[in-house]
Amino acid sequence: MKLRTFFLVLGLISITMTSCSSDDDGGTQIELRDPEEVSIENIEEIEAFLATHFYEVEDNPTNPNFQIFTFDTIAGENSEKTPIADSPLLSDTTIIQRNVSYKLYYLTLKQGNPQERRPTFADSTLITYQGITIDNDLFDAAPNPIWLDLTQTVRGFYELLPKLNGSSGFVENPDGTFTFNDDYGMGVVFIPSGLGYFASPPAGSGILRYQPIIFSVQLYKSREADHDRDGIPSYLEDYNNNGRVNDVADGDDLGDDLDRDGLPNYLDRNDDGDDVLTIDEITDEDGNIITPYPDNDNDGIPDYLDPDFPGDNI
Ligand SMILES: [Ca+2]
Ligand SMILES: [Ca+2]
Ligand SMILES: [Ca+2]
Ligand SMILES: [Ca+2]
Repeated sequence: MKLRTFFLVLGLISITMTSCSSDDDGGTQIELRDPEEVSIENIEEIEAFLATHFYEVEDNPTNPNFQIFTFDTIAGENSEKTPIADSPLLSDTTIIQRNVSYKLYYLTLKQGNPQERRPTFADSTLITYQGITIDNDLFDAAPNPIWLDLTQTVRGFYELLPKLNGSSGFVENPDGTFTFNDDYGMGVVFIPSGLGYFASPPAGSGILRYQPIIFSVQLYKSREADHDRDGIPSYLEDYNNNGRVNDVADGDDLGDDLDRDGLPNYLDRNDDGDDVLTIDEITDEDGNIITPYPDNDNDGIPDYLDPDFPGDNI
């Protein structure tokens, strides 16, 4: 299997807010389909898949960190199998994105160790995964554990990970490789294209425009991320509180970029654009972070998000 993790990275930019998008060879405008209409269509496709398919998980003797996960149709010799739709491990959640409602189905195959932390949607995670289209074509896989920054993944992917816990540890094998304890978290998520690549699947992936995709993931560890090292964890830098940290300012809407300098807060070391860095607006003289974050002028806005404090800013 080929490692092609960059697909996830590219997925970040898959949805545009405009009604047209340029194709790869320069300038030709294509009409984008209505996200709401596509969402409804995709949910129908996903629900049909869940009703007509079963899954199997097999141990992988050559790579215990990457279990063999397969789907197949309920037919012929498999006609007695239980459809995914009837699995007690299936759940769903609703995600509202740009006024469109998306139903996101996921399987919690293994919760993980409850003593281990659950990642937030903006953390780094140590995982293995595979991605297939709803037509069961493999397009991406990471069979060996890799650290993946969830802010660089498509939304349907990063919505799954906070539902799982990591594993309690690993053993080092005589050949120098590591095998994680089998109390890791394992889940599968069925992603409508609006929370995936929508009209812009990664070139060469084989994913069709507007096609739902499915990721299976094993979670081993996670780390709280602070991308700009300003002392505020990235998940708390979702300024407009919509479950994404990457929203750019657009018209009257600040998105996640309070000072409109083009850097969303989670990448901005001076979030409010005043004369004082964020880290210096949340620490005491010994450099210790003060919580709750200080609000010295008592206007309900913490200093690091308050361009009026301190000083002479307009
Ligand atoms: Ca946001
Ligand atoms: Ca900014
Ligand atoms: Ca920041
Ligand atoms: Ca300030």
